[in-house]
Amino acid sequence: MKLFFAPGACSVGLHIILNEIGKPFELAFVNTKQADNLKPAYLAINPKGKVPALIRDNGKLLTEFPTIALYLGRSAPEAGLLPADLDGQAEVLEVMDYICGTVHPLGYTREFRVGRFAKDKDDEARVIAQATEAREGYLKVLEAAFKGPWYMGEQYTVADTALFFLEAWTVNRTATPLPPKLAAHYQAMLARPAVKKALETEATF
Ligand SMILES: N[C@@H](CCC(=O)N[C@@H](CS)C(=O)NCC(=O)O)C(=O)O
Repeated sequence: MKLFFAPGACSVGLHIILNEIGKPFELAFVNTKQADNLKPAYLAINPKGKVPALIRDNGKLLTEFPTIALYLGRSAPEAGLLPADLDGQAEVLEVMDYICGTVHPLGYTREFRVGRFAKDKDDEARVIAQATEAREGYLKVLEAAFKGPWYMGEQYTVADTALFFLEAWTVNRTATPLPPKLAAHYQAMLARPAVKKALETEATF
């Protein structure tokens, strides 16, 4: 399998999952800072122009974080990264969809790539304020739903890695404080060998 990633992007969550599973995989660096994700060579692989993207062992492409996370979790049941029951799996998907479909674009991308959302330079402060307010609300929702010690409770799942990229962005790239349970979760994630390895590897690109 080959994961297309950019250092520090949401793809880090899938990089962590691959490390947790522990089977060999390839990493392909997409330099989003130089907009390589929007150039023909990458668009030929993933027409959406985004990371993450996964080439599976059958050679086919898979995109969208929740989809890839579910695929990886199901492909390695021995790693125990998904609940065994349908209700649990649906709840893991539910929070990943919320994180990737709502919180990521409206609470983070809207600020990080403000130029795509603002009418002009003068409009940027208004857009950033909207993103900040939305982010604070989303973090409250996630904090209230958090069971502990992991998002789903006793079982560490692929949802924890989605939560991790949000927490890392919050701490490293915003002035918004993490609520207490998410702050403790972030520290617990940083202590996991699979997370340390992913961060160390990505720092070399
Ligand atoms: N819905 C996609 C969103 C992926 C996404 O927005 N990725 C960002 C990095 S975190 C990206 O590729 N940004 C580059 C760009 O938009 O130019 C998913 O969940 O995988």
